[in-house]
Amino acid sequence: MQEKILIIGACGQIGSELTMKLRDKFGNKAVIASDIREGSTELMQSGPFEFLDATDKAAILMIIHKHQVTTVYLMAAMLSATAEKQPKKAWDINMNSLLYVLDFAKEKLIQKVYWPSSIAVFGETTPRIDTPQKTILEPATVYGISKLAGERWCAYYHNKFGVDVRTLRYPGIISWKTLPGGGTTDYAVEIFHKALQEGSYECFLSENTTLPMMYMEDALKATIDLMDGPFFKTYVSYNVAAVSFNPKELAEAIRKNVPNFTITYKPDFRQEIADTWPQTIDDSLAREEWNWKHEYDTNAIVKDMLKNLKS
Ligand code: AKB
Repeated sequence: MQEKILIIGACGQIGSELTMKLRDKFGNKAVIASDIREGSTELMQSGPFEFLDATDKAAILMIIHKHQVTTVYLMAAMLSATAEKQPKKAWDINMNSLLYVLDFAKEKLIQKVYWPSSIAVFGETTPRIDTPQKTILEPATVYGISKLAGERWCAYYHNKFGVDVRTLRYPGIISWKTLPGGGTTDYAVEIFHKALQEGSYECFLSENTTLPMMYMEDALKATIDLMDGPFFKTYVSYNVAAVSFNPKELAEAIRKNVPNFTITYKPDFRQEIADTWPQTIDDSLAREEWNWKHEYDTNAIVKDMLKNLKS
């Protein structure tokens, strides 16, 4: 059967670039983008698009039938900072949509599911340096709780019903095409826009807040490699890592390219969230099992971000 992919949340930061990558790989018609809002002209014009609320089970099912969908990438989510402001709504969006899609896979209406987890599954009792794959998971945020519960639901559907669902624990994702929204790691994208527009940035995290980050190209590669690979017998949501830096180090790397750039710090409620997350991640399992390898280090990320945002 020909693979037909539905991306739910296709106009978000990762969804928008994932859609275009998958359209390049499988052909424009094989990748149906869907979201509650419109995306870029490129996304809207290059292939099929459906308006879809990820919490509307009947609407998801209708689109699956209409396009004979085989694989769903469920990218719609409320991120860590916004979720703290609307906990119940975040739980609804992040959990219900996942359970609907897992049920469709259980009923064999679709064959394969991708669902993103996050470093937010870790909490302040987790070792923060080289955070292992298997460790204490006591998230302090609503977003983290939903990601941890989601991981366990995925494992349950996989173990009990043989559902092919794959997931990665993304770190903060840095990209230039679409802005992230509502995350704690968003500073690492905003800073580039402000550096070029205003030459200065007021950071909402303190200068020494080290967090794991990854460039979009690497995140897309990890996602597609995981989905292309075999269906692993032991179910895990894989740790994946690339670089780690704090706002001060990122500002210094930017300053090498934008010499007059200045940064000030005004930590807000997001500091508390960041303080519960790891600084560096041990992703050796992903590296061993499916040859995960990142390409972009901090300097390469900074150069590519600035080059693309300038043009
Ligand atoms: C966030 O900051 O909420 C996200 C994440 C790390 O999952 N970018």
